[in-house]
Amino acid sequence: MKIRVIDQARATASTRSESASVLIIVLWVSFGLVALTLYFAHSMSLDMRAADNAVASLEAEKAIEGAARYVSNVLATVQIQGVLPETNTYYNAALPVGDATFWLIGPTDSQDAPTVSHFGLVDEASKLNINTATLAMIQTLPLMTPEFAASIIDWRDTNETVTENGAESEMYQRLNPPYRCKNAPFETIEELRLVYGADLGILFGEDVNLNGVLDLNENDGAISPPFDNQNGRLEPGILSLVTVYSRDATTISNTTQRLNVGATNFQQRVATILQNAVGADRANTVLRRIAGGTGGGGGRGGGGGVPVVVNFTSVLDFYVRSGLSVTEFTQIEDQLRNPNTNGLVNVNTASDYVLSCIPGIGVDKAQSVVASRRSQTKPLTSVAWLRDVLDQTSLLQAAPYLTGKSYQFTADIAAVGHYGRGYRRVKFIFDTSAGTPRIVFRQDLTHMGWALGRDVRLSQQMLANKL
Ligand SMILES: [Ca+2]
Ligand SMILES: [Ca+2]
Ligand SMILES: [Ca+2]
Ligand SMILES: [Ca+2]
Repeated sequence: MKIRVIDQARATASTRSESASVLIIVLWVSFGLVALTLYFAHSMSLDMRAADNAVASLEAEKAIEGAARYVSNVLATVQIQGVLPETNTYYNAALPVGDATFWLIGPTDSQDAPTVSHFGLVDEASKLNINTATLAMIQTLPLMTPEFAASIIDWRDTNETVTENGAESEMYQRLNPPYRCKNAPFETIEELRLVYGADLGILFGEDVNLNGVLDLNENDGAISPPFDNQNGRLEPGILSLVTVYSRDATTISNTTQRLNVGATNFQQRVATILQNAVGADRANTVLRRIAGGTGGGGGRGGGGGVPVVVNFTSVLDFYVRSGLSVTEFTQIEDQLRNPNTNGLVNVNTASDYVLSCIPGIGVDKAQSVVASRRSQTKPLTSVAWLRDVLDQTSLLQAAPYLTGKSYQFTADIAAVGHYGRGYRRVKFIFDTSAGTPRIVFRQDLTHMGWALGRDVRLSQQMLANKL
């Protein structure tokens, strides 16, 4: 009897413990299901966000394509050919396109604080052309080393003769992996990375995202890359100061040839241009003057009836020797051109870094040239004003390298999609020297990271928070 009671008690206890175990298992299964549900919900929300970002990137990409077409249209309809359009004549900052917004990352202005972003098109003729600049001119670029400068010359010249401090194929063959010296002109400035002696410090300077703005990481010393001197100023590398695209137009409005001041028949052809502009009498005075000193009745032929071949080393050389007034000269200036039209620097837009490289200007006069340019009131399209800034020897030395016009422009376009997401950046270079603007270069710069500065980032965040 006693045994039966004990058995019953045991059976009851065992049923209770089984129920508890089942409860625990059910609880665990429930927890598992809840965890799975949460996991899937989270991953779905991540997928949603990724899809949303992808949509924003797509919007930004489309905005950039649209912006490129817009810029092409702006350049096709400029009122004066060969001039960088004034920034107040076209949209260049925070222009909405559907849910996206675009900006044209612009040139720096050394007058402003280096942390201020500038927007607008960049003029390629404001830069030094690495295909035409001489060794001495390249050596004057900031941060340049004798090795890199000489190697740039060796890279583009067709021979295998090593310039002092330079490098030809023999040097490149020793690298791992080995390659050959190009021995032909640069096609893009990106090629500079392949040239012996190049390093990131020389190429980018402190401006690692190439936006012309001193970003936080570019002024914090060694705390975040790059290493910078923390002096509150932006020391640019040479990538922002050089080009391979600058080329003066050889025709006016794609029809009439501009007259080369170094041409052998210059005197005959300039006669017509002068007569149309200033009348026959004045034209004759000028022609006598350029043919034989100041024109003492000797006529065009000069002394003894022997024809004097008159030609000039630059448009400014003609201006100085012609005795024309500024007003007279600027009337015909567009119809004349320097003997060499490749790689001329636009004295109306170049920075003091670039003007320092020009013979006759140099480091000591570059800043005063820029200061005089700033004091001019009208939009500058002429080179005539330089005559009042430089002494005649310096002027004639500098003039063959200078122009007053620009025909190639960079549109460095950055865009974001909805809520300021999906940042994209693409650089386009347009050439207008043959009339219609043509895209000659396209490069995706998204990988360089945010380049629109702190103010735009904050304004985009504020917009996103409001929505
Ligand atoms: Ca060579
Ligand atoms: Ca920067
Ligand atoms: Ca830094
Ligand atoms: Ca600095």
